Amino acid sequence: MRKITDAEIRFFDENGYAIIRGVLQDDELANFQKESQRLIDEVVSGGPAAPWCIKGPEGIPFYLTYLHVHPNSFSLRLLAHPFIGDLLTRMVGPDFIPCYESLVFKLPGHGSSVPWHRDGNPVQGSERIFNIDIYPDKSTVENSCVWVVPGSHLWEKERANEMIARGRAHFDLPDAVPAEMEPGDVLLHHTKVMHGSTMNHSPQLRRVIYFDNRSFAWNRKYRWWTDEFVDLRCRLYLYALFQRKTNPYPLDDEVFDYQVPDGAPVWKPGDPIDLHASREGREANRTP
Ligand SMILES: O=C(O)CCC(=O)C(=O)O
Ligand SMILES: [Fe+2]
Repeated sequence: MRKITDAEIRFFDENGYAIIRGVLQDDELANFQKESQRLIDEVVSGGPAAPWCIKGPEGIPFYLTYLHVHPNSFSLRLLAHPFIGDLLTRMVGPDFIPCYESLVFKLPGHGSSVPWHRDGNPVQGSERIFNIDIYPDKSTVENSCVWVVPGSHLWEKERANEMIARGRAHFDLPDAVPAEMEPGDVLLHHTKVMHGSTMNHSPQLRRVIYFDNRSFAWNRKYRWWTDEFVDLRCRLYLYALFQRKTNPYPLDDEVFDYQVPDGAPVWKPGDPIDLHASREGREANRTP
């Protein structure tokens, strides 16, 4: 199966984003398209997933959070894709830990905008904190693809905030580039790279899965969350790997073997699993 190349990692380090073409194989892609459409229909029709879906500035649902909680047959297996395990081992470290998962969608005809931003609570340090963005659809300027400002992940906070304010007044920013994607491609975006997208007025749906990942070492440094949270997340990842291993796609030809970091918990088949593994109430720096 496809692996990220060293040249693609270098491009990411310089630009704060990278487009990796042709990661998903057709069998997985077809299931991903079918299942994510079903979840979107569930949201739009006011079903069980609807209260978990955040609305954008126009009041339109676009961000379905805690994806694994909503019964489906694609999200855990996608997280366990060997492309992801390999790239996180190389780009984050062997003690990486998946922490967020969401489905972002732009409905046809009236898809939410996402104003220019950096992702939440950017750190001062230079760690490679990024999202893995996996595309089941073609994403173009026409159906409101994500735009990025290359290199802005290296900017000081003041400069980024100034540009964000400017981009929120008028979307077109100098030097911004569209990240146009094909089904099965993966976009990596640094949490500090400026990014955003316009409303979708086209008749085409546009979807993305976002996986945000950290590491045990980074959490010891920044104390984002309690140990309980990262332990739950470690179990969830082991559970996801088990799901893919025992229910592979026909074209799968390898499995990712995660080496559980020293001191982290192990999940074994039959053990209970918390598919929510909520961050809420588990923020370590939170003032009471
Ligand atoms: O998919 C998009 O248009 C951007 C979503 C995004 O950046 C976010 O939800 O933080
Ligand atoms: Fe974002």
